[in-house]
Amino acid sequence: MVKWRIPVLQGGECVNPSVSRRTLIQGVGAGFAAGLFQPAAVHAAPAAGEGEWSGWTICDSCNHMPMCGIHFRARGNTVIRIENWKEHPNHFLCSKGIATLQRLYNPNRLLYPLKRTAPKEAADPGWVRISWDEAIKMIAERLNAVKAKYGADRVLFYCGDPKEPRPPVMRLARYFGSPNYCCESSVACNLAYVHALELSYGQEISGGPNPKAKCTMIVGKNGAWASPHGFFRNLLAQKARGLKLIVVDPRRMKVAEQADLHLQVRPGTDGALAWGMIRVLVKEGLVKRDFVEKWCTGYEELVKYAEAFTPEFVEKETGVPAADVVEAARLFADGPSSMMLPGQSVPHQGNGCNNVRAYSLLMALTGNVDNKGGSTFANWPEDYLRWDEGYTKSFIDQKWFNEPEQKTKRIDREFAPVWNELQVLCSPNKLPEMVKAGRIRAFAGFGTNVLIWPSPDEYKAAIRAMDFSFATDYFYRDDTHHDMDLVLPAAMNFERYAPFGVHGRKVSARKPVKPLGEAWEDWKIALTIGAAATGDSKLFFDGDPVKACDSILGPWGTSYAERQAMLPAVNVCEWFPKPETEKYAKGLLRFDGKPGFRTPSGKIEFVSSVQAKHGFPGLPVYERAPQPTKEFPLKLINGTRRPYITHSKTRSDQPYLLELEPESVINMNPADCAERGLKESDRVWILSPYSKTKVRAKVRVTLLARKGLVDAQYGWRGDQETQVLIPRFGWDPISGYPAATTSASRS
Ligand SMILES: Nc1nc2c(c(=O)[nH]1)N[C@H]1C(S)=C(S)[C@@H](COP(=O)(O)OP(=O)(O)OC[C@H]3O[C@@H](n4cnc5c(=O)[nH]c(N)nc54)[C@H](O)[C@@H]3O)O[C@H]1N2
Ligand SMILES: Nc1nc2c(c(=O)[nH]1)N[C@H]1C(S)=C(S)[C@@H](COP(=O)(O)OP(=O)(O)OC[C@H]3O[C@@H](n4cnc5c(=O)[nH]c(N)nc54)[C@H](O)[C@@H]3O)O[C@H]1N2
Ligand code: SF4
Ligand SMILES: [Mo]
Repeated sequence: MVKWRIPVLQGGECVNPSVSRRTLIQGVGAGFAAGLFQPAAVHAAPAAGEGEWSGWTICDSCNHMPMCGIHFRARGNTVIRIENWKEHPNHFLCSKGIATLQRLYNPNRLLYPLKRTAPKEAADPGWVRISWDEAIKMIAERLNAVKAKYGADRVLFYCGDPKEPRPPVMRLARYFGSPNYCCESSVACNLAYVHALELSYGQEISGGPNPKAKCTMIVGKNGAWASPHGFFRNLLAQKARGLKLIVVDPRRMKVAEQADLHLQVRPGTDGALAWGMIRVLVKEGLVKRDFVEKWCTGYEELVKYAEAFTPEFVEKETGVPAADVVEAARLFADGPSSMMLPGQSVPHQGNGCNNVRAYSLLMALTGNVDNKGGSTFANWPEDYLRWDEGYTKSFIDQKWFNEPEQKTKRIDREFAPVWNELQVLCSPNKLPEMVKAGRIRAFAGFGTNVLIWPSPDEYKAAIRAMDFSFATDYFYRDDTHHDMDLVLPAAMNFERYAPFGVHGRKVSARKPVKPLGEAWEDWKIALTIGAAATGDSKLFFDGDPVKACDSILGPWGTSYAERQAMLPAVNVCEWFPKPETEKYAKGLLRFDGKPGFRTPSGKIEFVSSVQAKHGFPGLPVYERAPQPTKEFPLKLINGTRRPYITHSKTRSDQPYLLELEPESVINMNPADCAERGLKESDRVWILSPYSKTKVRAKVRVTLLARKGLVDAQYGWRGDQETQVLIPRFGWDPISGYPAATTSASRS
């Protein structure tokens, strides 16, 4: 057996364990065949030695959805060049997408299954290389032992931000028998804003750049950096034809620079602004009363509650001038208007869901719902789910997750009851408490990162305390993997078949290279574990990702091989109906075919019946987020996106990107810097009232940040890691999300 060198933390960067010389020599030729996977009937990479050829895949570097297409050229099994996939709907690669080639051939990649040999907490886990057979056997035995002794629900299945592994992992959880399936979107991402919309509208409603819209309001979403494919180009094109743009964001970011009206709201006070706009609509007779009477509930309560939000009160609360509040409401009412609601910032606040809901009611009040120029509902087929939630309800057996028996076994039942009722993805945010209570005893992680949570040390301790844990990843991450039992190498996007891509109505397959070393694609890992743990290989497609994809694509009237034969074209799949407007009036939204919406009442609920049922106010009432104090006079936004960084990943994986910003940089307003005598590039410590730990950063003096803000990046490691500054209380009770983006600080 060969020892792996101990990973170390250096200067805030995680250094992956590098294989020793001896391992390297043994690695070549030994056990290689076990990692190869050749699905039948689809094109695989030509063998090494053959000429240059074209392959196609999907970029997974930032995990926004839908993702961008990559066309690559390969020689033998080596990718030698990547370029835009011209025929793909998202075909402009950003810096992070281009740098995925460097990630693919990063010498620190995890290429073999590793097993610990030292006790947990030992400085050196004593990682040794093992075979896939041994790894799968051990996982099946250990998970089944927990199931036999305590019950299947004691195993937590978890996917981090990587969205592509999710469908088979959820299927694995289902047939293993655990409703405790979670992912990054149930920890903290944008699913809480979808949740908020579901509470009012019964489903997500979205206002992308809409050619018929006269006005668009973008709240807390910097799409120019966070989803650059087409977003900004589209926005500029709409602006050129006369679109009026309202942007609500404390920062003067790239999108705000295009705004006709930039409402530079104080972080965490959005609810007050939204209610202020609602009040203007009511007072000025701008509400579409016929629409509201026919399709909405709770209007009287809403009018009464809005009364307190005078423009003057809103100015005091939010920092937005009273006249701008009035102008924004008038501009929006003079529609047709669409609305783009927040990606991740507003939902990551103690009152996040209600704040999103309050904004969302502006659409219903002005009748800008599913109309030309307004925000629209997708009319996906009944069985369809976004691919990060399983592709189809049948693939993951969603019905089972929704049974009351499963809901009561979930670990979010007590602390996030509204989420528990509405969502099939469980919230794992109280994991430390649940492990202490014995309600979780084993952990099956795919792309797990403990830095996703506030106070990551508590989650590390929870993983350490479990009977058994493993994770799959591209790299060994010491902060997450140190106390796990096994760490398994995942094949990268260039090396995998699954999942196929869905882009609107278009469906794409891939043509990959073979994985390096013994990396397996996540779908193969999850399906193989499923077959071993349940003893039912058929249920898990004999471990074959392409067969699993075909089980989904078959009912759609297509197949993986058919989509692959179309390459480089990405064609419409006719299973998806054409877009249509006013579907609520035509009985096209509800699954029972009746007119109306998918809420319990069938109407747009200003007063949410689900919130009320669980003892919360039904209206999206406003609660002020913690504000700066004398001792901590600055507000911390912990986690805005940078164009060349993704979460905790890109820094060590794609060194080209690290060169662009090699340390944690915070944006601060010139006035705040002058008050503190800070200059460009000065090093500071960030302090928070919630933590004894201080966090290192470099200052950028910039108008991007509103006065009173510290605009920080999360995901750095060591003493630059900001998650220690956020409390494990004051979370949003409607979603269970931590208040990650706004807390007080001092620097
Ligand atoms: N304070 C604060 N906290 C936040 C946020 C914030 O803005 N501020 N944002 C929240 C949001 S929106 C998100 S999405 C999360 C980020 O979610 P995280 O899950 O924390 O995301 P990453 O840091 O990208 O870590 C993902 C891990 O998966 C590995 N990985 C990447 N791709 C794959 C793959 O395909 N397969 C496998 N097996 N592994 C893979 C990576 O190497 C990495 O170790 O953080 C949340 N937490
Ligand atoms: N480059 C890059 N792209 C990414 C990612 C990445 O890590 N890097 N991550 C992907 C993921 S997982 C996600 S979830 C998305 C996130 O996509 P976005 O949500 O668009 O990303 P952010 O940069 O956090 O933008 C949030 C905006 O909200 C503002 N904001 C902060 N607090 C408040 C507030 O209280 N009120 C209002 N109104 N605005 C506020 C911030 O100033 C910021 O401009 O990005 C995806 N794309
Ligand atoms: S925006 Fe960039 S990182 Fe994100 S999917 Fe597209 S190319 Fe990849
Ligand atoms: Mo996210």
